[in-house]
Amino acid sequence: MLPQGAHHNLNSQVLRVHGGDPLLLLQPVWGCSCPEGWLKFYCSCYYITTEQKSWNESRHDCLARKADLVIKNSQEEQVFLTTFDQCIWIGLTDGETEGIWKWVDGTALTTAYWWWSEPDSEVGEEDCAMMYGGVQHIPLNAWNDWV
Ligand SMILES: [Ca+2]
Ligand SMILES: [Ca+2]
Repeated sequence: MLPQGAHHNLNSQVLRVHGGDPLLLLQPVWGCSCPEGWLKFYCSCYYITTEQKSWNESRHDCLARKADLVIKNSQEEQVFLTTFDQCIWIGLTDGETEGIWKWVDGTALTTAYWWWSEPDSEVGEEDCAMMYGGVQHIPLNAWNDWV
């Protein structure tokens, strides 16, 4: 639950887990407080649920919560998000133009944390980006493109 009225000025993001529990991330603009039950990292809030969904389903779910899939704004945030043991959908896709990765807010990908052989479009075009779970020891090589 969001604080009453919070969604009116909420610039929020959501994480989803692939093949595990999803995470939601909110970036509240009303201050650095998070709703009850959410994890906090600097001024972002993260919420873990038990659902498993596709990238698109997850994004719709996030938007319905006045949030969105996570956009990695810093290396510190990337490292923090690898502390979970679940795979996570992130707000990154090359669905518009194959090979051109964009964040869900339309901005271009400038700093990437792909696994060494990724993105590889191994299964079809693999237009959705996820982050592996249990990669605390290699936080800067954690992403995979997936379907
Ligand atoms: Ca692709
Ligand atoms: Ca891949």
